[in-house]
Amino acid sequence: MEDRYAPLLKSKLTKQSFRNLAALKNPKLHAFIADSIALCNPDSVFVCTDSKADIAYMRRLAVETGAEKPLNAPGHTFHFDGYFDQGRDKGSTKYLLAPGMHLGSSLNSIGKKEGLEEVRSLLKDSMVGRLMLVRFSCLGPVGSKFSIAGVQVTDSAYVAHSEDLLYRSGYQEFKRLGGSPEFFRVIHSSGALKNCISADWQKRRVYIDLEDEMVYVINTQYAGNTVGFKKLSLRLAIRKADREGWLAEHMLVMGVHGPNGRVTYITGAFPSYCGKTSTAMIAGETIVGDDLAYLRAVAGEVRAVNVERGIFGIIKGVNPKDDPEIWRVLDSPGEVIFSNVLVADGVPYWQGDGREHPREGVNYSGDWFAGKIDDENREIPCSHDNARYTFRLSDLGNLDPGADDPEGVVVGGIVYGGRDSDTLVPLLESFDWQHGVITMGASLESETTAATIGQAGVRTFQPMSNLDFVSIPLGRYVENHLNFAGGLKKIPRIFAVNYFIKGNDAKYLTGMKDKYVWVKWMELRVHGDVPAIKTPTGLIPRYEDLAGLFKKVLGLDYALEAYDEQFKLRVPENLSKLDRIEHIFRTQVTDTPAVLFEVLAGQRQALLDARAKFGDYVSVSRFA
Ligand code: SPV
Ligand code: MN
Repeated sequence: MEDRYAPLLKSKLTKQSFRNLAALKNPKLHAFIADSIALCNPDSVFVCTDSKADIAYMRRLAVETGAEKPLNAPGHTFHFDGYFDQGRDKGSTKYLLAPGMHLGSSLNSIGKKEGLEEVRSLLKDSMVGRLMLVRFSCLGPVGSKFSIAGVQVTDSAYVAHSEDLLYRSGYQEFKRLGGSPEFFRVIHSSGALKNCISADWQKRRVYIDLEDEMVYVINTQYAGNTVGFKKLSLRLAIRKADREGWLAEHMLVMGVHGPNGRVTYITGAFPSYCGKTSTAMIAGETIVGDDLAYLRAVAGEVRAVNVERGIFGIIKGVNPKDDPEIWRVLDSPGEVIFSNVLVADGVPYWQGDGREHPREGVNYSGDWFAGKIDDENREIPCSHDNARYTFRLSDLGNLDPGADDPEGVVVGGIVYGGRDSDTLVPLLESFDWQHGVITMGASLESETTAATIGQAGVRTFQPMSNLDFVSIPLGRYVENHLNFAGGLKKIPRIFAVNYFIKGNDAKYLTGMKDKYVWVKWMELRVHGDVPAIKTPTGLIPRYEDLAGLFKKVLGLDYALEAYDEQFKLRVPENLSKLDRIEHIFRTQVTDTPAVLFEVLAGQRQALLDARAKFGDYVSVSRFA
């Protein structure tokens, strides 16, 4: 260890922690820890290795410090975030813009010097009287060329514990790194606390230094803002991927089980709260990951790994009928953190759990009773819409055997899905890679949800479900996707799904489990096993193929009228969508690749031709 860091580190670290840190012969790491200590001024510092004892200590500490409280079931705990700290705060999340750095106008940013001064002054002395925890994680499988090492310092044992559930341990990974500077750094302080909750949420800051691959977070506890390896590192990874020629995506990865034991992997990009976890958890299929994937072209194929090893999932609506496997984990002894649920007599409850609820208990609003209202006269539900559970994927019975494969799994298909009540059919395949990237990925729209702070139900532009996290100019990001297929021998098929299409009566047109069928159809298409019908916006399934799958997979009769209504082409809505998307790419994105406009123009012409021939709303039978 360098002389200039040793005295400070020795004065704050226990002997064992000092030895553990010194064993990682990495000057950049030592400098980071020393700087974090000098800035936040904790009383002491604990360095967590991959050892069982260290990890168990983090878990105990979460309860001892009050960041989590035990529930009746062994191993279960709950955590509350502040009333105004219940989602990712897009407004306070900013990129630090170094001189000469161009991100495009759509990204929230602040000058690096000004931003650093601000966030560092908020972090100054923020850990006085506290223990600083140092945790190492590996983003991706250990020992894999896909993976990235990360280190986080935090004063929240809830954050440190969550990281253990969500990421593979990374201390050994740092040993392997030696002196390499290639790792992500995150510094987080909960800030001033009142009843274990960040009190100064109005001074919440999440600042991302792309140049130095470092994240600064203060005055928040919600895991989406504080667990640095989730969406904050995704932003760093997108930039790294751009430099190195791979893709970092907001995607699930799953194995779909086809005929004769065939397993076909698909990845799926859905904005938060639009069915990503429930797709990854479809019964009968196997899960690799539910939120973040790194994709690389290897020997002519696309391969993907799950960045994580756990789920931080939305708990609203999880019940034994719809989510039997998640329910089983939540209902069995084991290591689970429940956040922002209702707790009464040591039992957690949440909206849509299918149980009778107590009339009172505690939740993220404090003491809660049925009918409690907030300052704006709105009823406070028993659990927040964005309340979540955190556990390891290995607790599930449906974990795919390839989940930890350092080589990743071979990707046969890529799915884009959004919350769209009036435009897109439930299931669509693109004509080719370029058409899929442009009309399905880059043109994705979705209505806002409770996963971010702000109004829900507003239609927004969500390219690749990744807009919140794109850290390079958007046109370039789209272009990287277009180029990714160059040189591939096996190009994944691209699909779009929409679980939220509604009829004229404003009721959903598809059932909760119809996705079980959609994935099977995609699996067959990847292998060319069934034909499809060409329409102006893409290829759609034939009725008879879906009807057969409905029978086989769900034991249901699929009515022709249901198919006709679901797959009817809605020309006016599709044209309006094209108008919106084109307008955004023309006016807000300065580096849109020209081919995007060509492909959208082709789609527009096909829609206009269909309208001239068949009218505004076109039955599938016209195309069959
Ligand atoms: C999401 O909102 O997409 C999540 C949870 O997966 S968060 O960590 O908040 O990003
Ligand atoms: Mn997500």
